[in-house]
Amino acid sequence: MCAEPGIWPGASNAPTGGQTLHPALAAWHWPGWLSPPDADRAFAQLLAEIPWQQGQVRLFGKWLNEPRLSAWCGDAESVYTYAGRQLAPLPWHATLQRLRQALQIFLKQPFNSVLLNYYRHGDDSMGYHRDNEPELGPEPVIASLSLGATRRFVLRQLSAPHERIALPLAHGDLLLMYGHSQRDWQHALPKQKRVSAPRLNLTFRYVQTAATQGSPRSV
Ligand SMILES: O=C(O)CCC(=O)C(=O)O
Repeated sequence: MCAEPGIWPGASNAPTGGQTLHPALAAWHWPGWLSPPDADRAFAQLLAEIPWQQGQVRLFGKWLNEPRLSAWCGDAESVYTYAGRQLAPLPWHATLQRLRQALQIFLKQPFNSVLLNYYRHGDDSMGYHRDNEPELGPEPVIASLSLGATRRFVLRQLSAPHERIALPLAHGDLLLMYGHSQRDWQHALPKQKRVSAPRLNLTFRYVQTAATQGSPRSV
């Protein structure tokens, strides 16, 4: 049985091997959560087999290409509104299903969807934002798995936007954000001109639907 979606029991129940990042940030980092062979296999399969798309965002009245490729996979009902677009999920790829199951067991937390981002090189990036869409609930639990090139992930607290935490996320690393992390902090993946190798990031989420809202789910 998993905990209720959106409720992460916190430090007292965190699996071993992880580290916290900042006393005011509800997040844990497990470096090398996936073994190198498992991470290599997942990286190669997802890079080759996911139908990557270039998303677009409307900014100042113009449509601009996002500086990365992406895909949204999950259970059929996990429709997600992101950057003003409604994303219907692609079905689970077998590799994503295996990773989801491993994460659900490790974290004792259900996930019904995953946003995949493909940063082709150091010019690809993601700007500061919060994952605070209403369908993720008031305290989203987000499990972020990194594969491929190490990239710098940065966080800033809304109450102290000039202070930054920078965390290198490497091949196989797992980062968990929960509690008030999406209310109080923004995160980003800045450009890194010197990086030429690709990176994938998978953020497993639980999208609440009319059918699941408020009801605990076992996995
Ligand atoms: O690529 C990353 O590590 C960050 C991805 C991210 O911020 C997101 O999916 O919301």
